[in-house]
Amino acid sequence: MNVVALAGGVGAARFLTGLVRAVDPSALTVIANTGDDLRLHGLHVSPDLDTITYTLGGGVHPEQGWGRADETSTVATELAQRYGRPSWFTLGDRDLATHLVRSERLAAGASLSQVTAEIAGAWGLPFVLLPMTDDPVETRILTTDGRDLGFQRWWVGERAAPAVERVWLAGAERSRPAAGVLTAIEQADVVVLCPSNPVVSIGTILAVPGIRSALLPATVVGVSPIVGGRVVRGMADRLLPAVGANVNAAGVARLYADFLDGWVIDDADAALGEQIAAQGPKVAVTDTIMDTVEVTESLARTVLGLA
Ligand code: FO1
Repeated sequence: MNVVALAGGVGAARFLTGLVRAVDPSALTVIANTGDDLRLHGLHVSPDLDTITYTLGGGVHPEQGWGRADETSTVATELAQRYGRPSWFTLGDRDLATHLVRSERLAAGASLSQVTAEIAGAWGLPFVLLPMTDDPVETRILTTDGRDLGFQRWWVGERAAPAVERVWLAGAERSRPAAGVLTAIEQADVVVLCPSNPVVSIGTILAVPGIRSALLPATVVGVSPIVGGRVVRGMADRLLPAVGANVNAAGVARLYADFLDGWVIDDADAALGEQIAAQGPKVAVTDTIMDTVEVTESLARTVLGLA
């Protein structure tokens, strides 16, 4: 069974640890958000690609869910203390190796999808990992105090403190799906929306021209990232109002209404099931809190079962 997964960062990576146990990973293609990418110290950093790679490759920092396990910050400290370089976003020593390889290959003319395949290969990922696009797309936050911040600058640099006026995606309208993205979706028996941020992760992938329309004829099943009206992690609760969506499992399903065929919600949201089903998608209610790999695998099987 050919499976495609649309993925953001930490929540998606955790879900994928269950999905790869429920499907043949050699028939799985993961399409990841690159709107969070940023340039720092002259390096191209792709947080969501790296979060997925490190998690499924067995090298992620276990508590953080991003960055490397057994990490040190000798270089970051030297950059800040000796050279007065910005330190609002910490690149650990092991993590830097990934950014050095990616930046060197991009400078040599490789595409982001080519270098992503090389890095995924170095980590022995059993599935295909594709960036949503090889073109520059930058998620930016317009704050109510009139600033236009890059996503990481807002989320990490300012601890998501400034109120959000609007989210916009610089370069999205000119971007093209990376090689293999549309083919994978067309050949998919099921497309899975990981429990990622509907605005700045799944939403960003959908904003690459051609991707959303490719989903219309596909069988698409997702997992609500909002449980009991609250985020499980991240800041989707801060961004959903900015796109006019309610902060609950029904509000997120509505954002995907034109293509969504199935929606998995948590036991805590069982009461929303009828309202969501009335919007169109089949609904499954289960435990969606991925605190063990067994629960996560079971969740993945529930998603596939809806398809
Ligand atoms: N999150 C932080 O809160 N502080 C950081 O210094 C930080 C550094 C960092 C470096 C590489 C990377 O891949 C992710 C990093 N993150 C950091 C996490 C990141 O902001 C998001 O959580 C990712 O976008 C995952 O969705």
